[in-house]
Amino acid sequence: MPVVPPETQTQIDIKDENGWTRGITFMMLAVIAIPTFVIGVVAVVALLNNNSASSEVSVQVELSEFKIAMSSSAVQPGDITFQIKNSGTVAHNFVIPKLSVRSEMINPGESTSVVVPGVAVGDYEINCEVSGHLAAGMKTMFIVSTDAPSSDSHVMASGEVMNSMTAMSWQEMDAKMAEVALKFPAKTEGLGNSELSPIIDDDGYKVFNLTASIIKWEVEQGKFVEGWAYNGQIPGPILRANVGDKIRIVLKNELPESTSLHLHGVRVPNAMDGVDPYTQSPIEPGQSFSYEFTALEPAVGMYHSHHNAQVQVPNGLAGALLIGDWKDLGMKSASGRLPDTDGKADQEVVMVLNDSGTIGLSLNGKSFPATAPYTLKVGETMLVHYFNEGSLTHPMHLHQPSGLVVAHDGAPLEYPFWADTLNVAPGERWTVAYTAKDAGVWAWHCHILTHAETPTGMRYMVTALIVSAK
Ligand SMILES: [Cu+2]
Repeated sequence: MPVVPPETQTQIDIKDENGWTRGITFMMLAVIAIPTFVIGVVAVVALLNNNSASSEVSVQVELSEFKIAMSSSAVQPGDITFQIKNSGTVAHNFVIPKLSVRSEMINPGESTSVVVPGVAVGDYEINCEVSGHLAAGMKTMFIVSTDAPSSDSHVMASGEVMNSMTAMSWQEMDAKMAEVALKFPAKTEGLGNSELSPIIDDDGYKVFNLTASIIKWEVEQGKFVEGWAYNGQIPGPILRANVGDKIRIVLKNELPESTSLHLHGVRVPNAMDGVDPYTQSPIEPGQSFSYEFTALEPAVGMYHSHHNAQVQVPNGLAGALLIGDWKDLGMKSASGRLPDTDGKADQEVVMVLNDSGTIGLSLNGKSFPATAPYTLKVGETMLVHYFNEGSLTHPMHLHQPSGLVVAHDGAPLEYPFWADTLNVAPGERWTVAYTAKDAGVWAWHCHILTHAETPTGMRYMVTALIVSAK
């Protein structure tokens, strides 16, 4: 990705050996200390309540977008109590179709419990029935087996108290968190957002050739999912053009179903808007379609599927189309309000947010600790285009420095404003100028904490800005 050019990546690796790793780890530990303490207290309280209850099997279930996490995925047959909490931001329910078990709707932050008597040995799918949530990946498997560990020992032989949500002692939790933090930035196969150079055709058009296909995508180390990709990468390649350019995007469909390409936030003729079956026929498997238009205005545009899009887009079919010189446009909009810089943007990067489909909670198609860090020197400015291609709003928070928000959806702001936490809704693009003031490793993450942390360490929508001295 253009975010960290290969030379810079090497430099980071060298610095790692000289203490960045320790710095990053320290930062990570500081960030997680308070939430860990809170989780610990909640766990102990839950445990005390639990121990006074009967000896039936109890399983803690946590619902969020769009995941079902369980304290154990295998238990002994018998009576099972599911204690279900909705940690998400929208209502969910809890369904075991095979057993015709269905909870009431559970609002965000609320809990309920469901008792299922006499559950026999077998594999059971668990899902959420809210329309679209199952398709977005909100399901899990639950195994009932005589080989499963019995769950009646919350206090281990050593006297350590187990966390009832995670079946871990706090010492194990701390060790896990440190282990994950040390892996950052974890190496994975595949990188999205690479810049695609156009071919200039005989008729003067800038031609971008895109192929949509299903690939194996490594979201985090060792976790491969079915990614739906443009040119084998998630997000798709960055396309750049100037105002006045004639552009031809040729999309070849190698997916097992039809697709189409919508140019979101880009002024194009109606026939090029990619909304099948209205503005064109669907691009069937094996077929191609050319999207031709003249770039009339600057844009921070998305290109993404507009066909079965609730599946195709979060699974990976999305990328950035930047029209115009945004380093210039962004800094003009800032108009002297960044006193610690020379008035020029040193870097311009795209950060694509996602939360659903096969890719799930991620930054640029990767989940922490496999996300890429960003680097700046004190006094340098980075222009960040946030793109939300997911289904939820994400309040993006960079610990330092504050950002000057200079454009919304590709329109420079007349009155730029400061924000250290910025809501980015689905479909939105926000352009923010960050000038590095203080050296250090600064955490950068979504502030819906279930999108950034787990009992075994930071995950998902987390990265870091590494600021070095001049
Ligand atoms: Cu989020």
